[in-house]
Amino acid sequence: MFRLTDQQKASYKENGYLVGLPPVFDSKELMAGYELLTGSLMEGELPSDMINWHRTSRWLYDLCTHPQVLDAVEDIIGPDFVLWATDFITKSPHSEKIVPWHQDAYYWPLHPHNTVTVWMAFTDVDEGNAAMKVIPGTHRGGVIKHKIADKSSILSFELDDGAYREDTAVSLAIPAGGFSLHDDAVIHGSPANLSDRWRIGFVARYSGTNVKCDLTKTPHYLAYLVRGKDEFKHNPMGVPPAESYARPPYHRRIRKTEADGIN
Ligand SMILES: O=C(O)CCC(=O)C(=O)O
Repeated sequence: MFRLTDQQKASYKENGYLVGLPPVFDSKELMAGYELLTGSLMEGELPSDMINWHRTSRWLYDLCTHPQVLDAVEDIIGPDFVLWATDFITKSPHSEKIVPWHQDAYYWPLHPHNTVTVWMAFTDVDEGNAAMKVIPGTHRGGVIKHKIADKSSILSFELDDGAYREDTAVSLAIPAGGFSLHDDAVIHGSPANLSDRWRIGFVARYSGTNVKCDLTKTPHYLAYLVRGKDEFKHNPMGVPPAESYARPPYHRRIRKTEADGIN
């Protein structure tokens, strides 16, 4: 059983993120699985369109439910929690796409805020190839109003300049096969990838079973109980997939709402 130390837990509470955890996956196996999944992309879809494929791919679902990952999540949000979203955040060499400064909780109709994101590195990521940056401690200031994001951005909302102090940002370097954790209210983002290297991240989102999704806003939300028990029964529950590398049946660009589940 893997456990975060008291110091790691205190650091997460103080800063809203945690890096430096022992790598858990074999990087060659990660990339082999990634190639198989991207091999089933439909014409016009990109790797970043592989949203919520944990619903159909057992291989991805098993990455998200690796005991070491779940142990780390449990030490942050408690013993009873669900997995409800996954996403590949990829940047090809010399990609100009940026992830603007934002807080995840602004996007999600989830209450109360009790969500942690696991950011898994499929490739080595560091400052040179656009590792994610966080502004430590900003989760303690609550969720701030966002504005519509610039066109070069991967996201639809971003924070106003002035809502944060970029000079205190920290770049989260993670070796391939490793992962970091971040709070749903910590301010984070990532720059363009100016390097010759791919930057492939896979994020998985976990919430305590006490968290309720507003289904009027996101009718396709589905939660998977991955640890403990669900005494609240707030949300629709999914059944873990059987096939290793199956993909959703719809083209994500055409049926975005079903594909994303939450947006
Ligand atoms: O990978 C990135 O650059 C950003 C990830 C992110 O915004 C998230 O996980 O919420």
